[in-house]
Amino acid sequence: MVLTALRLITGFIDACSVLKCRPPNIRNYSTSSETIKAVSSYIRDKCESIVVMAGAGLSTPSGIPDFRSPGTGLYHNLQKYNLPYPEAIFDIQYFVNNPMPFITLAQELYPGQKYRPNLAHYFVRLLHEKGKLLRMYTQNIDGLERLSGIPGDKLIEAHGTFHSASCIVCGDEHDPEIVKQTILSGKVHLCHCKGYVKPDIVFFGEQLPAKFWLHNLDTADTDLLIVLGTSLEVQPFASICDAVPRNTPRLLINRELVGSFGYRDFDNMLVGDIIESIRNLAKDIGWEEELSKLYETCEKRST
Ligand code: CNA
Repeated sequence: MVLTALRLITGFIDACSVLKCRPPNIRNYSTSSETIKAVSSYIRDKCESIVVMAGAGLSTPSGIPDFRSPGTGLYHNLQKYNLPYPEAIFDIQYFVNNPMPFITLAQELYPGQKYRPNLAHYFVRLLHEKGKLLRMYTQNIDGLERLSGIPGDKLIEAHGTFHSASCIVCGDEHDPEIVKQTILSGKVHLCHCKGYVKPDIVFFGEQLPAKFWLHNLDTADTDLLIVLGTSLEVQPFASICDAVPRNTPRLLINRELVGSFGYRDFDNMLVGDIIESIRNLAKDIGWEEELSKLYETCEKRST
């Protein structure tokens, strides 16, 4: 009891000293050319181990709605599934009783069907090709990072993937291609134990893949954190952002300010549309032509 009280008091004192330490221009962000120039020369000349965090905003330019944007967000458009509440579509208890809403959504989202990676995905691939990408952590389940050619060992799909599939009862792995064909034909794949098989998308009530915890090592080793298109509202994913040491620069590329961005001395923000920001950044780094070429070559080949 005494120990708990002491912990509460010291926690409160810590929080106060952090607040006092904040620079007066807290939450200062800009799209100024100085910001882009400073970050771009750092990326070009110094960075060797960049960690990228991504969310639904990375894929909206590919045509996949995010969850929360009013009017266009996925949660706003789920009425057709007759769900008791929007998050039920990713709720494992709900899935056991009624798998069809997820099956219908999965038909839409299955990688390689309808949606293609955009310029921002190829920017991350370029970071990899330049030997500067330590790891990409994504919340997205659309598989567009893989489709853009970011290799599996550089990629942590923290909220799961359509790339593998398993039984929700016995855990047995199933051939993802067969599961895909069953789902595309509008059915649920059944395991030999009679349990439902689903792609390894992480539902509410399920564990994140063990690889996610690699971020404890990666955040200590990184020289720059780039955050792309996320509200940083979903935990534990969002915590990666704060696990990076305070003297490691962080760059947010998003429509609005999110998470703890703006509270650190080495925070940078490019506020606005992700594609426009990436284009400007690539231009200042001197990679504009190379990025366009990579994007055009890969997308022409695969369309
Ligand atoms: P979110 O909470 O919907 O936030 C998205 C963020 O991106 C918001 O801050 C938007 O303002 C911003 N944004 C959207 N479009 C753009 C753009 N064009 N340029 C710049 N910024 C933009 O989504 P999060 O990823 O933060 O939330 C995590 C959820 C969403 C995870 O569980 C995901 O699995 C889930 N999700 C994934 C997908 C996908 O796989 N593509 C789609 C929808 C939701």
